[in-house]
Formats: sequence, structure tokens, C-alpha cells
Amino acid sequence: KFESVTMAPPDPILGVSEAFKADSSPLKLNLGVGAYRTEELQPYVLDVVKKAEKLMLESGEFKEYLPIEGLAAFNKATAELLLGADNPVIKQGRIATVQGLSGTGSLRLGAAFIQRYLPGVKVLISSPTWGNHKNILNDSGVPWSEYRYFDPTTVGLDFSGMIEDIKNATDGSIILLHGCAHNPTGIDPTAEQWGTIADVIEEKSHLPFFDVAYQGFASGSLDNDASSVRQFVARGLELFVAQSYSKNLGLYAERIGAINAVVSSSDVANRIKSQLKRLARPMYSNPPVHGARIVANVVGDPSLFDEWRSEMQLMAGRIKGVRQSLYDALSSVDENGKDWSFILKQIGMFSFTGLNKNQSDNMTDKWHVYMTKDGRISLAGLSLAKCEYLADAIIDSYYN
Ligand code: PLP
Ligand code: TYF
Repeated sequence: KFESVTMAPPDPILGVSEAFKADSSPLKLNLGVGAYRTEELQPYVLDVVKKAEKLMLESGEFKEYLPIEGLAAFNKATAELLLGADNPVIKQGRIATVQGLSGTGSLRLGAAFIQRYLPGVKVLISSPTWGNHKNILNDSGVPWSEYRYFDPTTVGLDFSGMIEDIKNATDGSIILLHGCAHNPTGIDPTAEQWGTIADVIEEKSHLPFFDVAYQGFASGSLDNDASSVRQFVARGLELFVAQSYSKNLGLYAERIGAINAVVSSSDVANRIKSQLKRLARPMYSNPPVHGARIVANVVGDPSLFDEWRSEMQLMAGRIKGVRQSLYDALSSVDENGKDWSFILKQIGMFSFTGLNKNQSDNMTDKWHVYMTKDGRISLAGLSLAKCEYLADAIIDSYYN
């Protein structure tokens, strides 16, 4: 019966961790998957999460099914974190929020909604983007094409290409945008450029769909990292937003996130929410409770909330520190005097090094540095102590 089933290719990101595990060299460094590590390169559970879990255990909370839309206290907290608690959209009830299975599951629910209610409408994604965006859209039966984003000559944003492609898309297309800390490039539009992007989207009656996977984790500030979304909302645009708590609360395996639709009226919001629930029901019935409670409890308690903010700053700060230190090491090792300052301009957990596939292969084969073949490295997997080694590896791979 199953002889015709072929072997699926490994995930280009998660597959890197498999290869890393199989390497016995003591020099090995895993800069593949985007997962935060301490300076000792150990996984990190936030203290604030441990505290919230302890309180949850002590209060003996139930394990009954959640409603299809998730935990009410979580949905309220997540919308407020995204838009700001005093955002008029919240008071007006113009937001539909449904708890999702982290960022990925929330994007998947959004894509299922698009497939059903905006059939045939194309989603434009950045070139490049997080690889799973294509998988999600393909499996949801949603057509997509790319808009220009990365300019290899400047290792920066191809802003005019981006604007041109969004302008040239059929009116009413969906534009997938990374809210902050673009994955994989680490290159974000400036506030002014976001304004121009919003202008074009409005002119063309496109629907912006934000993927917010790094709120608070990129800059250390929840408000800063949501400013792109808030700017669009303040202009009165309707939009979708997928959120994830994998990075900012370190809840990778809890699968906690949300899909939000900001729309023209509370009536439309209610109807959209009912349809999102209808889509979720035959997929997984209702979402898991543990991560939702952690988020709700952390946000709901002022002292835990403060502590979360300082732990986010600590994580974001450590990444900024290794970013600076990698730049310093590259600048001092490089005898050709290449300008590596693009690394300092990138934000978030990744750096797009500009290394091509052969050079990336050299990083792994010769130097035991595991990274994706597009030249992306996760700075969250790097320590200050390993910056010089990494700089040697990059210089060797780049010039040979
Ligand atoms: N979207 C982007 C751009 C990401 O980088 C990630 C990974 O962190 C996600 C979504 C979703 O990840 P998760 O499903 O773990 O929330
Ligand atoms: O890009 C990354 O490394 C993170 C983590 O299927 C990730 O976003 C990678 C692959 C995947 C899910 C999450």
C-alpha cells in the first residue's frame, strides 16, 4: 500500500540541528535554528516563566478543554500587547483574536481563512522570507508570489524594488510583512519607509498580513517592536496579525500564539472570529492551555510583567553584544578591509552574512559551524567567547 511513499526532504532549518547533533567535533557551533541560548550556549527558561508556572501549580488550575478560541485572559492580553492596552480598536471591539498553535499555527489559521473567504487572492511574500511561509501557503491552497526585499549589493533593503512590486500587484492582494526583525535578513524598513509601504497598500486596497514572531525580543521593547503594526492600525487599515510567544517568552514548545484580525467594525470582527473558530474546530478542536496561562499570568501581574521586560532586555542585549563583538572580530581579522558594518545594522536574532551556498558549506564542512545554506546565522546561538573563531571561519569561507 505505501511503497510509493517517497522520503520527504529534511526541513532546511530544523534539519541543520540534526546534522549538528551528529557532529562529534568539540569545535562545533549551531547557528542554524533561531533559538535563544545563554552565553554558555545552554537553552534558557525565563525566570518569570518558572515563577508563573509555580503559581499555576500551587493554585491547582484545571485541565478542562479551552473554548475553541482559546483562553479569554490570554486573548485579551495578547491583543493589548500587540496594539497597546489603550488602543481605540480594542475599546471599539474591532479586533478578532483567536489563540493559535504558536506563530506557525496562527499563520496556518489565517491562511485557511484566506483560502476560504478570499479564494484566489494572491499573497505577496518577501524575497527571501522564512521558509515555512511558502509551505503554509502551499498547504493551505493559497497562491503566492514574491516581492523584492533583499539587495545583495548593499546587503540592505531593496526598498524601491519592494514598493514597485507591491504597487504592481493586483489590487486587493495580501501583503505578508514581518512586523520586526525580518527573518532571515535582519533588515527592517525604517518608520518612514513603513509609512510609504502603508501608503501604497492603502492606495491599492491590499490587505496587510503581519507576522510578529519577535515582539520585544528584537529591541528589548514590546512597544518599539510593535510600532509597524500600530502605525498601520492608527491609519485605520484593516489587517491580519499572527503572533508568537516562542522567542519573547522562550515558550518554543508550548505552542502559544494568536491570529488577530483588525477590521472596520465590531460586527465584522465577531463574524470573522466565528469563522476562525469554525476553521480551527476540525483541525485541532481547541488549543493547549499551559502556555496561554503563562502569558496571561505574566502580563496580568505587574511585578511579573516588569520582570519579563527585563529578561527580554537581557536576551536582546546579549544578542546585540555578540553582534558587536562579531563585527569587531571580523574587522580585525579581515586583511582586505571589507566593510562588515551591515552586520551592525541588522536587528533581531539573525544575521544575513552574504555567504553563498558553497561558502556556507565550507563553514560547516571545515569549521563545524552549522548554519542555513542561505548564509543566515543565528546570533542567539553564539557566545562572546566564540566570536573570534566564527570570524576566522567567515573570513576563510568568504575569501576562499
Ligand atoms: N514567523 C517567523 C518569521 C519566524 O521566524 C518564526 C519562528 O520563530 C515563526 C513565524 C513561528 O515560530 P513558532 O511557530 O515557533 O511560533
Ligand atoms: O527561522 C528559525 O530558525 C525560527 C525557528 O519550521 C523555526 O523561526 C524554524 C523552522 C521551523 C519552525 C521554527
